[in-house]
Amino acid sequence: MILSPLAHQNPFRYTKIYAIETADVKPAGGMRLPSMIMMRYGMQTRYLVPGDYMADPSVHVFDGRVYIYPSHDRESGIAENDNGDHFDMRDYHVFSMDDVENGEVTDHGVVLDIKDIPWAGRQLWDCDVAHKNGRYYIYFPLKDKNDIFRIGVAIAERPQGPFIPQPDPIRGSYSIDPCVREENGEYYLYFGGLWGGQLQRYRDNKALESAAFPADDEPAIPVRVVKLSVDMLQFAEEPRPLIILDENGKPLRHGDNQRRFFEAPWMHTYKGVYYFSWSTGDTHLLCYATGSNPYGPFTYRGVILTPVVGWTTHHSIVEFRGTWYLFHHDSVPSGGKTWLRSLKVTELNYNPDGTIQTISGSG
Ligand code: FUB
Repeated sequence: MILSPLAHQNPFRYTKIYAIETADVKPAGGMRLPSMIMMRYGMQTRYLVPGDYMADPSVHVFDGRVYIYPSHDRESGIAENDNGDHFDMRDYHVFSMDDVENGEVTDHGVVLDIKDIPWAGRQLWDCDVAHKNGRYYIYFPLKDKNDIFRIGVAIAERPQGPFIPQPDPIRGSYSIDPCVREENGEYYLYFGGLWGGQLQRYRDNKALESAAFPADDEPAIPVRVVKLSVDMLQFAEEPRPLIILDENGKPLRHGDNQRRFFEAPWMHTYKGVYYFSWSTGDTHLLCYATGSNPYGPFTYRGVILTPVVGWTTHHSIVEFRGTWYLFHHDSVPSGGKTWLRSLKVTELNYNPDGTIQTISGSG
């Protein structure tokens, strides 16, 4: 079967006309018969919540509906610094929709508030949600009363919340940006973030006396992966490093800041392959690596998204009704204020060899 795009687009916004030649419809002794089919054409990038500032979208499909779990940015007046103090968020909303490209986005309101979390200090950053046995678990990073990031859990009976927090953070948890992935009934939590995310303060899951970065030619600080307990409320094991290799099979080096992990882990699968993606932080790229199991190792493959307006870049990748989407954020609507970010979605496409087509952050 040969698909060849014709030189024109039809008047319908999201479709492109292709001619299709099929050997199997070739009449005896005659020419191949081109027949016309309509195929999707790339969607236009869409801001999802124009009336508020939301960032770090974690997106899942539950019961055939798309649910978005973002951070809720706000103007706190705190000056911008490398510690991320200006990201001073205090609650989470949930959003949902049944049509990513044109559908109405429902705001389910505040589903978890910092004032209801007993161990809270400050800063509710990027969260994620998992579904198990009819319950929904939100995993969220939050500084405790000693200004140390821990990961907490809150539970809901419905994907749109409200979520009731556990009295304490997960034992042995640290750093930021939890992302949960279910595989064959097991749930894996990926987490970590440098600089303000405090990952450089830990080695072998123990807190260091003070933060320590490797030399530029040493292996980069790895993101962590850990299996969750059956009740979803604790770690079932010690967190493990998730290693990302370069094209020569060597771990990415700390000085390779165009590629090494910084924050914003996300995991998805495509055609049986695991795709781990992340932000490079100070070089503002979303990158990905592929592997064959949830613990890795992974091999670096390329850039998903070039830099957006704003310092941070953060995403999730989800399939809905046969189309793949990149949900992410930028600071265009706030005029470049990096702590006031806006949710976006655009289509994500794969090449035939499974590599992801790079998307422009300025689109
Ligand atoms: O939203 C606060 C932090 O900014 C997130 O946890 C990071 O991933 C970055 O997007």
